[in-house]
Amino acid sequence: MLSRLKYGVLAIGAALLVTGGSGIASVSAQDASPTPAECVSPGLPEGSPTPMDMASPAAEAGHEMEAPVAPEVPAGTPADDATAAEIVAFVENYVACLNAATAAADPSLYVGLWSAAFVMESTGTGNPWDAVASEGSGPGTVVLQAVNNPVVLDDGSRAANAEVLINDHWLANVHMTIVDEEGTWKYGGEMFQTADTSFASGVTVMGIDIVETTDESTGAVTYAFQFLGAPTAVQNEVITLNIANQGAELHEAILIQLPEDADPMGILDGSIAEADVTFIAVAFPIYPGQTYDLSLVNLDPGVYTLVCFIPGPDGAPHIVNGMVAQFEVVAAAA
Ligand SMILES: [Cu+2]
Repeated sequence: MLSRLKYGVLAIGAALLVTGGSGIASVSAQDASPTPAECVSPGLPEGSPTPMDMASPAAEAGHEMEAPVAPEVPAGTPADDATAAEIVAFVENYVACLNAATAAADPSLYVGLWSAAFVMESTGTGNPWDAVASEGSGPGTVVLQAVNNPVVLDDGSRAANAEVLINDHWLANVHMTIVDEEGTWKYGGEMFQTADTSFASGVTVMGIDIVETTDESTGAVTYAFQFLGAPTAVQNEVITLNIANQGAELHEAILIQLPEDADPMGILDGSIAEADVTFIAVAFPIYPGQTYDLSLVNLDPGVYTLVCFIPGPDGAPHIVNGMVAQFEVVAAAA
């Protein structure tokens, strides 16, 4: 689904989005269950990932040298009740397959629901087994909290916003497109929008700028996550990272926790084992000029690390050229 955290080199491919508005259909969090048994997936035919030397460079989004532009969110018209029910059922099944995939460490359960176009967009090769490989063991536990704004788009495809809680920390609002592929509804695309945090009585917003600096003499570009205030947040019901991409390149913000006092650069040199890195959430893609709200719940006191692995023009992941930062969540005063 939502993303592939693959780290070491690239990191993620993900997308989801936002809306709100005429939420005809809605399912409550209480009704939703991460029970894997409900997943109905066609699965995938036998296959294997594309060998590395044949993989398309297009699969690496950061390699786009022209300034990437955020896609428009299609508006559509509100779905009638019967169509809305079908949209909700699709989303519920998709989430069930995400959970089933995580439980079985088998992303083919939900990649099997992807349209051919979404497989191509996600992999650059069109080989669904490349998507399976990059998804790792699945997205983790996904709790569906609501399906909002079910619409029919001009071309007959459908869309809705799924409000989900991923791994107990990451509140995401995923705008999902559902397309008819030879008579079967398939997952056609996703864009992340701002999650609904209106349920919370306490929200802390941390402003973060992504900046790029070019050395006039060498042309080398360095990157930074710059906190607008102190890089400290008092524990709260919701902590939202309001991340503004002030640069010209595509970026991401992967939120992880590392072993205490570890130097984040140990991610690159192997001195921090992958098993010792806890993935929390990710903001991706963050387009130039875009501001992205990454909303988090249940953050315990501690140090959190933001990194970007998208490669720059020199081919090196941005973390190599400075794109790493840490902030601390501290306990509220008693
Ligand atoms: Cu970056």
